[in-house]
Amino acid sequence: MLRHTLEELQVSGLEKIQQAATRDELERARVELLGRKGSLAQISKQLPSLPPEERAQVGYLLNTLKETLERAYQERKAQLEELELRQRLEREWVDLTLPAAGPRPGSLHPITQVQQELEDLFISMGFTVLSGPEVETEYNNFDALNIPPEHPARDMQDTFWVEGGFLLRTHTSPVQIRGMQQLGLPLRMVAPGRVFRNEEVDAAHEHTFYQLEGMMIDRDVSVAHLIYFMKTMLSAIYHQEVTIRLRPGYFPFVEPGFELDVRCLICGGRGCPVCKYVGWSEQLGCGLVHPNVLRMSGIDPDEWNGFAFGLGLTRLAMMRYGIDDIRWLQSGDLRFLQQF
Ligand code: FA5
Repeated sequence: MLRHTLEELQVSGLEKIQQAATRDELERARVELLGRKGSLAQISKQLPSLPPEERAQVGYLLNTLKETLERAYQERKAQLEELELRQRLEREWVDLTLPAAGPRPGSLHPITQVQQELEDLFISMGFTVLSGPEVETEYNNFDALNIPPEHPARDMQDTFWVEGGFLLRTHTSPVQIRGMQQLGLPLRMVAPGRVFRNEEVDAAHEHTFYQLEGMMIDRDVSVAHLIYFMKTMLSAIYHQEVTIRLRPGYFPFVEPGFELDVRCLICGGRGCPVCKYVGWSEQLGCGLVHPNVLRMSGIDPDEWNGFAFGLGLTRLAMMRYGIDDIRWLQSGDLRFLQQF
């Protein structure tokens, strides 16, 4: 009777072990068959109650079966381990010869692109590129530009003051003063950079924006020279012949002073949201350098004169790329930046 049970157990046990598909399944089969409370253990508990000669026989069969099942268990275990290893290698396979993904290439900010193009253009026309500090002296930002304390023109640029006679420069014009001190005469210079004003921020105004200052001092410089350089500059940057107009504009450091507009490139002058339906877009302030400014920097206005201009680089980039809200430019939003 027990012999019969053992034979059946051999068939079903081997099947269970050999068909175990995972190590967990195999472990369950091992516990079920060979464990302390497993089928074999149950049977060996019955041995003492058997007559002695049958006990020896069944004991022998039981041992043989145990060895058979253990061997089958070890074999299946090795098979499953190898299978698992192969599956893992398949999963974790890495082609070391593939080229690395590498860093994602960035691109220059649209303002930087416009700035660099303008620098190259002016260098090609004999201008020197200068930079000045963002924290300036009150003297360079205002006084030396013919804007003494109490002058109402100081109110045109709401200023961030720093202690000790310093301020965050409100325009790049103080670099004119530094240029006259550094370069000698005749001079041609441009100075791009960041400027700051306590502005109410909206689609067209930032508190932090970029300008490009320009100055040329020589003998017999006229408004005609100014117009020539402005037209050359704007046509180059917009990659097309532009139409400009000068309107009287007041800046204490130039006389005469102008606001220079370009016919709107978006609508061709018919009127659109970008030009606020006037057909023209203001680009820069400019004029002939005021004799007081020359005098304050030790230059004789009877011998020398010149022109100066201050271009809104931020607005220029907006017009060139058709950006309708200035706040995009300093948003740091990659969806915006990746377009350039
Ligand atoms: C000036 O800053 C003068 N220094 C320009 C100048 C230089 C005149 C040399 C004469 C000779 P204005 O404040 O208008 O001028 O600013 C010049 C340009 O900066 C503007 O035409 C505009 O394009 C840009 N701009 C002014 N305020 C802002 C602002 N809040 N946000 C963005 N761009 C601005």
